[in-house]
Amino acid sequence: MSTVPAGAAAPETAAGPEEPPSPRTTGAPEAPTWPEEFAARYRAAGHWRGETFGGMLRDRAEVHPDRIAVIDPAGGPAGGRRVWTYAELDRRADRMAAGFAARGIGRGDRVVVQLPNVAEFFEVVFALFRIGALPVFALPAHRKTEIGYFCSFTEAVAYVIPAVHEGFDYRTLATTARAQAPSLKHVFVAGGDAGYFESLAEVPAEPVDLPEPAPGDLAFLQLSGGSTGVPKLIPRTHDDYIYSLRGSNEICAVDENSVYLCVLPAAHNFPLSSPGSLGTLYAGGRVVLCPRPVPDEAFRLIESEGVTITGVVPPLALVWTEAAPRSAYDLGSLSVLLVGGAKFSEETARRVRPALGCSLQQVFGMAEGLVNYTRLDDPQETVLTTQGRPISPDDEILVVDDEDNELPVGETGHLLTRGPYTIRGYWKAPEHNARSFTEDGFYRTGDVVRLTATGHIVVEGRAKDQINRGGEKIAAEEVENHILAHPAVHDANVVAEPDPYLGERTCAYVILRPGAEPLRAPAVKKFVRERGLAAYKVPDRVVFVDAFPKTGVGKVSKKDLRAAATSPAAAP
Ligand code: AMP
Ligand code: DBH
Repeated sequence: MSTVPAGAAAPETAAGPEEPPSPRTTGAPEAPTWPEEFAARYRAAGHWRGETFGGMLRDRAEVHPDRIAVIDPAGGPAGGRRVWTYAELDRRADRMAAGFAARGIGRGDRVVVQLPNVAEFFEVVFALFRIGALPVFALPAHRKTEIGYFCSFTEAVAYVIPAVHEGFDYRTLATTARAQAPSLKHVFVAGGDAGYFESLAEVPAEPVDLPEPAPGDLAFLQLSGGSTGVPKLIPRTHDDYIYSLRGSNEICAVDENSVYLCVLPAAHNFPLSSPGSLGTLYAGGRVVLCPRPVPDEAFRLIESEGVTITGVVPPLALVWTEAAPRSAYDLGSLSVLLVGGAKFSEETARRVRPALGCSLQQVFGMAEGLVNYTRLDDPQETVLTTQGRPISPDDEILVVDDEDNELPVGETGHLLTRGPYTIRGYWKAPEHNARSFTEDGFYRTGDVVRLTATGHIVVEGRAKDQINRGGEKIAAEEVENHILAHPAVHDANVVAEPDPYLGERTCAYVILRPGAEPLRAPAVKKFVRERGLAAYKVPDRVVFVDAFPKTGVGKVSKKDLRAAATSPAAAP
């Protein structure tokens, strides 16, 4: 497959003679990308307009310098409120970019960014966008296993962390990441004592002229929830991602008067782009960072900042609808609540408007690309019972059987998709790509869906070996591998079981080695936690068995294990 042509901005101006050329323009096979005929079509349709994130911020700062871009109610020094206008964010991004460049961070370099919902997140990522370095969007919940992997696999040159957040000291993570990834030259600490590392506050320098990336270049690496032993990295370009923002803004009526409350972790694809903080900044609106997703904090900010739109996962939507009628805060400014990341029950969906007084939009998206929304003018039944339809008329949707044969509309099958903002392959994963994409470039989402006559998608289930724990995705194989590392464990299988609050939680079935010392469930959980895995991946329940149910050909039947986990006989 060919690479995405650089578009309008000529690469000669973007790379000095001594600088290595961008990997993309050399055609290095870091990831397959759109064939030229598709790229040309997406440009001709006006989807890819040759914009970059750096350019977008520059433009907004010129057009409305004094409008507020970002409000961080508590992340400033000593927990103070920070308000940055577009001019301020633009200036800060320039200064941070200059500081990064002075440290040798340049085009194509990977930088693992693990920040909570603080204003520095935007300062850092726009600085990286400007120099063409690629943020790798880690989540605050990630621990040494994930971080060590991101740093070493991407050969990251830098890692950006808070000092301490929610009682966890990220500097300890940086110490282990350093040991694991020899490429890691810099650790930047935002807020608090930098310890052995460099304070992010000391990085900014006088702005310098920096070569800007081209619109077809990679902008960042997003994370996939994954279904394999290690998470996959998702290469997104400026052009493709910005198209998804523009499309999302139109569908969710986000404009310069919108105030978006970023409740979920800022780096996650949903709050970043659906329409999220980047969509809001694209529209010239205002992003308010919510430090914690608890109703009291979110509701207080909705009232005080006049929030108009926000996005949450189903378990949070449930908590909010229960808390709102008892809350003293005035939520009158809120006009849209987006709910997605996992299937939203019709029952709770019905309660959104009565409880919160706003419109519901269901959103079914994925960091790989495709995002579906119910529309603001869809009939109520559609909003309550479907997960929406794609952003783009050029999003191609196929529902197929196990042999990739297309099914008639209304039948349930595997969702395949391809389009102007859906990747053609993961970053440096050729073997996995061969399985996750069809020969003609459709992404195998692993979701089992059906289409309604109106083209809306109903998510019916999942074929990928993943647990969706209230929107947090867990690859079964990844957790299984960690349990298998225990010396007393002979074999392990991790499956989803229903949970009234989260939708699903994880259940690990474990066979002990004959003659091994007896092991109890808490010891297995502790073992997994101590291997440095994000807490949400630690199994909720561990069940010891003598054997696993098998399929006709003798493979372990996860289907039967799931059924066993669901049966009333399955004691916690
Ligand atoms: P990821 O690949 O980690 O970005 O996660 C995307 C996956 O989350 C999708 O492929 C679905 O499995 C799941 N997902 C996202 N939104 C929804 C939704 N509204 N309903 C059901 N599943 C969803
Ligand atoms: O779950 C997701 O990954 C997700 C959900 C809603 C997403 O990436 C998105 C919207 O953009």
